Amino acid sequence: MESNVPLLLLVICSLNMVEAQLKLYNMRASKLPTNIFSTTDGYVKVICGSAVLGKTAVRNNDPNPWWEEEFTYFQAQENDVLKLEVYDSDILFDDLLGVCQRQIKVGTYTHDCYLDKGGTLHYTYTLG
Ligand SMILES: [Ca+2]
Repeated sequence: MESNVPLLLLVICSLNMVEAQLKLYNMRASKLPTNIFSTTDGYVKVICGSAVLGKTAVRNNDPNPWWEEEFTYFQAQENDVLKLEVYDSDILFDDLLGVCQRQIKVGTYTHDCYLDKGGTLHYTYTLG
């Protein structure tokens, strides 16, 4: 009688690689830095693993912006790195205010992330 063990192992390995849906929402920032040269015009670029999911709209002249955009990614996997880059839009070069990176886990989580140049990004994600 042939053994079915190799087939079973293959099935288990496949299950570990199963893709999940990532949803990112409730993004807002507080106390983004202001300076004398420009207003604070925040937006967020969203990256999961090697996929760029997109950018929010620019919230002009608001150090405490919130964004209504939601980002959904159907090919996410647990432990993928979710990367949120917060920028201040300017005429010539957009300033990177800070980067939030986190390995995603199954479930729903809300995080506060302190930005290098000041201010905090708040966001919620669901992976499942
Ligand atoms: Ca600006």
